[in-house]
Amino acid sequence: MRVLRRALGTLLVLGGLGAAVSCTAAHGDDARPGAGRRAALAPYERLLPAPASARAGGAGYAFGPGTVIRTGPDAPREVRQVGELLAEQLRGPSGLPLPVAQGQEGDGIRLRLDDAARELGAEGYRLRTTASGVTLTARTPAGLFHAGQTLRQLLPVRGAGVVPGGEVTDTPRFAYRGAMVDVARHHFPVEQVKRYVDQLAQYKINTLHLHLTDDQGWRIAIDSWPRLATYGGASEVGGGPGGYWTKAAYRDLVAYAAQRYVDVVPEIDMPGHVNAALASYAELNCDGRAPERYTGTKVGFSSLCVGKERTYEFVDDVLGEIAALTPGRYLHIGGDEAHSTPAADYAAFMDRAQAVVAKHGKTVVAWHQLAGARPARGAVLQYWGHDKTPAADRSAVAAAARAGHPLILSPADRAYLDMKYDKATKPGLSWAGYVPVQRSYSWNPGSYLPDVPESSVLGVEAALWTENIATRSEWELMAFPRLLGLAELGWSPAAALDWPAYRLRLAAQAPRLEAQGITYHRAPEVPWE
Ligand code: TNX
Repeated sequence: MRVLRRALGTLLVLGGLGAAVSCTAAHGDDARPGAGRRAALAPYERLLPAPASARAGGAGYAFGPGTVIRTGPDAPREVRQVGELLAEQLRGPSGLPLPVAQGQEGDGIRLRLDDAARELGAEGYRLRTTASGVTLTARTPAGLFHAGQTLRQLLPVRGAGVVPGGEVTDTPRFAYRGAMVDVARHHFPVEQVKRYVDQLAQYKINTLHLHLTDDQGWRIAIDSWPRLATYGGASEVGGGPGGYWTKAAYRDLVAYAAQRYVDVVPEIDMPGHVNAALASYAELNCDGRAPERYTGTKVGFSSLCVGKERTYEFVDDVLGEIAALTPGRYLHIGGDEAHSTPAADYAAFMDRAQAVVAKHGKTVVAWHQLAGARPARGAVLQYWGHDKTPAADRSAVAAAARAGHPLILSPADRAYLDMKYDKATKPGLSWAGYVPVQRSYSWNPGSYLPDVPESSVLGVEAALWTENIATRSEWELMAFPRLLGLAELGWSPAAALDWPAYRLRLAAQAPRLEAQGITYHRAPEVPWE
């Protein structure tokens, strides 16, 4: 029996077979240069996000040319789809045929739905490897999908090889594990977002929040207000041509994400951040005059005309069409930085906008400024404050949490992927300070906000704003590797959150990121493989 223990950041590997990965690691910083370089992590210790429990032991399975993926005799269509997608994901790097079979028992990779495995919940799974194969068990297809992503990490980066014997039993800490991307400040093609969905799903992130509209561009076609996209979409920061997604393109993205168990949360930001809409329709302006389109990076200068009834027809039409396009339960209505909307108007506007969301059968998500107005029953608040956010603002959010509003945590000085790592980072901003990889990882979402219990935290979201990010490589450089740490904060048990151990797990991901052609920041605090 080989017991792996972490104490004061030191890896102590005792001889024997099998490794129990302990989640009782001592916390603390390991400042010694090169610390941890000595011990290469075994496959079950390398998993990222760290699973709730993992144990190596027994004979392994030889994954090779004869491997079949088996979905079981009466597998529902969704399970077969999970099997097909897993086969596709494994074929690329391994070059193996990996046929997907139903029906017969046999060696290979077996996907099993087991409704009786209550302990696995809505997204959990068990993965068991023996000489005859790897069995993935879950109560839901989503759980099987996550199990498949774990299996990918147990396999060699390229080619065939042995999956070591062992077992993982894993469930997420938080139900909501999100990533936001701002496709408004710069337009990005759906293909780039799909690539991101694959990257997110691989680390068990289950929500894609799309910031679809802002001062600089309106990126989604709305049939009842067509100029929003055709005129309001034809601009972006820096004066580029911009662009927008058709409804078909958006639906295609939503379906692609759904196949990877990622829900889309669309955001229409209101009542501020609306210059693109005001520029497209003069009637939305209080004075009836449309402003110029905007290609700068200021915030807080635009507002919908709160006193005009036409504004609410607009809100109803837009949210109605977005709700109809989106199968998920949430609609995000922004509500941040409405500096040009007086407080009373803001509250009145948000009352009506929230009612429209409810009318279309969705649950409101809004930035945490809604806490200063009147969040509707069930509304979810997304916190984006930082260490210097005034205590009064935090208390308003804490009070809303106590009143029953779930919170999504995106602290700007930890979870904002557009913050530069350090002064040498070229893309991005630094208004919330530099956010190195260690800082982004080193916080506990369950105890982050004073007077907010873990039970009020729906989850964690990594946000990528794009004022200063225009290309795929800039996007990836800023997201990777911080996204992986935020994925772990959302998924792994609190006891597994440990920087000295995490930096080794992260270092071990480098060959995978490279094999996928992902641009990433080789942070100096990580002993990259
Ligand atoms: C704040 S976070 C904003 C965005 C900016 C971002 C840049 C939030 C709700 N509003 O409008 O893009 O900072 O980091």
